[in-house]
Amino acid sequence: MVSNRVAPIQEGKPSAGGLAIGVLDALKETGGVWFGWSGEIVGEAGAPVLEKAGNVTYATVGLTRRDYDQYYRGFSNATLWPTFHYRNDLSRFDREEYAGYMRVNASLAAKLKLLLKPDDIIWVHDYHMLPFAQELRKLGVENPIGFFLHIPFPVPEMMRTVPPHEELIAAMCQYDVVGFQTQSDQQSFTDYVERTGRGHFSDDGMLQAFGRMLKVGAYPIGIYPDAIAKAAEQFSNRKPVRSLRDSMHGRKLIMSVDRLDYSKGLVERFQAFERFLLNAPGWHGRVSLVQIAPPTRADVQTYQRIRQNLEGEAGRINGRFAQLDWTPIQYLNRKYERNLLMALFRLSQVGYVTPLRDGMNLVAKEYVASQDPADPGALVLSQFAGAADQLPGALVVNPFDLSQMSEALERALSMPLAERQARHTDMMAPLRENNLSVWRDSFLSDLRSVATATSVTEKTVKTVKQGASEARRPSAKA
Ligand code: ADQ
Repeated sequence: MVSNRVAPIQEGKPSAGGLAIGVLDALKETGGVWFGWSGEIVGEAGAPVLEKAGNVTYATVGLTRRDYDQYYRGFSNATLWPTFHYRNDLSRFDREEYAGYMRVNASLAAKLKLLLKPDDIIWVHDYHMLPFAQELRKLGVENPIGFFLHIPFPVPEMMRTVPPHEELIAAMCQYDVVGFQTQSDQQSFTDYVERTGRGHFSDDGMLQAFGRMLKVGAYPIGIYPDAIAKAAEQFSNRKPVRSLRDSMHGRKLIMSVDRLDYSKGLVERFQAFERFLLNAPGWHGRVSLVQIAPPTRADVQTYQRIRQNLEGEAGRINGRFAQLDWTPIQYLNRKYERNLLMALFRLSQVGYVTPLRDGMNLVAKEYVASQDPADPGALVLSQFAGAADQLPGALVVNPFDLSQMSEALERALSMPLAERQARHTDMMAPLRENNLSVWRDSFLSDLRSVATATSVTEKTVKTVKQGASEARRPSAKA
């Protein structure tokens, strides 16, 4: 496995990121190497440091300040992340940062190459690593290489706002399998490739583009719903959960958990809650919104702004509605242990998950899995989260429509038990069917089969070519 960051090596340490959680769970089952940045800034980048924990070997490298600024803070998070989340108003482009992004991909590829064995298959993750396979190929690596994009892939018009768009797409075509969260992300990618005229599908469903043949597919990431349900129940009596329950005094609880990121729609969410309080005064004093949002990428400027903005909004709304014994919004800026978070989900009556754009959104899935089937909470979910395709029992909203969100909150808070149970059952079935193992196994099985098919084709092509050149070679007799 290759990704920008590897998950914390110590078990139980909270890690507020979907990729880390999904990849670690998947890797623990099969065993393997996880290669990526250690999270440290170093004077000079050296060879990978290897550490073993169970059946996973972590191979990590440091980044220099310049690499970090250009590759991570710059092109990855100030160009690609906003554009891929349809916020090109927040995106900037700087040629030197792009050069840094390419340079770091090349140097990481060279470091991974030293660890590779001939029968390894390589699975690369996310937007930091779009050109990673291309760099490995340049070094002569022929192993199967797959890529999974955890975030949305934008429509071609949006992609074209990134100046080196064609180079990036050509680089992505160096993978054997390119996977997306949803059909519509996959469609955006193939639209781009087909529209530039650089690619077409062959009869066997493979995409031929930029001189390569690759498989493109949708592999929606999942969770382990039954393990989450168990953890949520087991942690229900832990102190922080008890304290929150006691402090609610029988009030209902709306729960939101996100990394602090502008793609998560936090400001709009607070404003829709404000509208709900305006429209439904009967709920004053009877419901609170708890928003947990630990800061991430705090040294990227747009992230500092969103934090200030959100704190301002929480203060303003609380100032407007709070009573001596009731605070409408509790806003907590920290990480929690994952199992504890699941127990908090179980305690709440409404999961309020309204990103403006999200590849999948694991929180929505975790919220559903954490519920007590006998008395489950309701889920209000953005139509722009990949998870909306897979959670048929959610109240699906447009996060730009504050009135619709406010109505959905009221509906969720008043939903009769039978309806909540029916919706919960409707959602648990697909969560079980498409769990995390299914995500991993379907991706890897496609990667293995494409790799086998390609190597057979290449061998056939070689043999045919050899045959032809032998036929052309003048015989000794002649
Ligand atoms: P993220 O943008 O990080 O992931 P998400 O899918 O919701 O978003 O995953 C967040 C994970 O971190 C969840 O498992 C959640 O429980 C955990 N988490 C969040 N806040 C936390 C906190 N305060 N304390 C502890 N844990 C916390 C990216 C993409 C998503 C995609 C995932 C996986 O942006 O669209 O679903 O990768 O592919």
